[in-house]
Amino acid sequence: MSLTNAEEITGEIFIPSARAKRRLGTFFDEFSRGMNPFGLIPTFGVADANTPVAEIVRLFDKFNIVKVRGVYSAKESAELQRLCILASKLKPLDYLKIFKGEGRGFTGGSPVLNNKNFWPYAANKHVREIVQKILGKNATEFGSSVAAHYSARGIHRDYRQLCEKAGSAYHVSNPQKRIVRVLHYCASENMQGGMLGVIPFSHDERLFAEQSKRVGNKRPIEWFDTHRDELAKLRTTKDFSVVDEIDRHIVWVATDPGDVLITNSAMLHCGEHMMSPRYFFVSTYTDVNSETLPMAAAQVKSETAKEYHRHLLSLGFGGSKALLKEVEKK
Ligand SMILES: O=C(O)CCC(=O)C(=O)O
Ligand SMILES: [Fe+2]
Repeated sequence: MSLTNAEEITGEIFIPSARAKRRLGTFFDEFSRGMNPFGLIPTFGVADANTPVAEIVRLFDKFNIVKVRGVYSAKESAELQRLCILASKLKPLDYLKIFKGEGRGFTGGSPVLNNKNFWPYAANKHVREIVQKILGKNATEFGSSVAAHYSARGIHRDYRQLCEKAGSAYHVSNPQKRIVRVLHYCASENMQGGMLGVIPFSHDERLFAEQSKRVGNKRPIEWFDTHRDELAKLRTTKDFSVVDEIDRHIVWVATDPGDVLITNSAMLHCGEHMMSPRYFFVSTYTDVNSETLPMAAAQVKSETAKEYHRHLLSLGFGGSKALLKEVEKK
């Protein structure tokens, strides 16, 4: 059976959730939250660290999100978690305090610019081979962050100043360029890694329209971008029907410790509900051009930051050359 029009096959599939006030197809809310039309088709790539780079890049070109399994050993993932604990000053069980409202989760920093221990993760052999093949010779890493007991729960894009800027080569209406975000969810052995939620194909409006037609989604791309505002309203309205409607379209990509997600910053995405200890490191890659050079150069101030870019350059990130030259000019 070809999935050219899921609506024709499944009949009335868009029944909004109103938390058990009505049936959602066969089920009430106790067993369902409605149907995810994007669950009817492949929406993300899955590969192993030893999958040929060309194949991983083919998957990335197709979906703009690929899970690469086993990039690190479980031990190396635990070590990355330890670095995130040090950077955030939040231990796993500090989650309990945060849950009770006695503290806050952490997100931020530019860990690679002040701590060399993060370099083997941002410039991991598999990661750099994949990223350099996606972005070309003039790529570099230009934005890293650590998160602890934090989740970017509302659906959003990253680097909106590029992918939502009219006239930019990164604009979602007709993207010519991409910013690659690598998510390194980390944990100790035999613990869950982390999940990223995505609205598939939303990095490119034309592709989104095409794939939406295929699965019978009639919601426009802008509607998914209202998730953050709708979440903010819940506290007073206590009416989950709109949020549930958006949530049911999210595709969840789960990782084990040692897996990484290669993603496109322009794709609408979100984190899980904050329900247990959670750590990740994220590194961001672009090709260095007139749009990205000023953004990247502004961050390179310290000697460690310059050393980082000399290190990246030695590993084939050619974009660090123009970046270092720009920084020297100042
Ligand atoms: O909380 C999450 O897992 C999502 C992270 C995210 O949005 C990001 O790092 O860009
Ligand atoms: Fe994000």
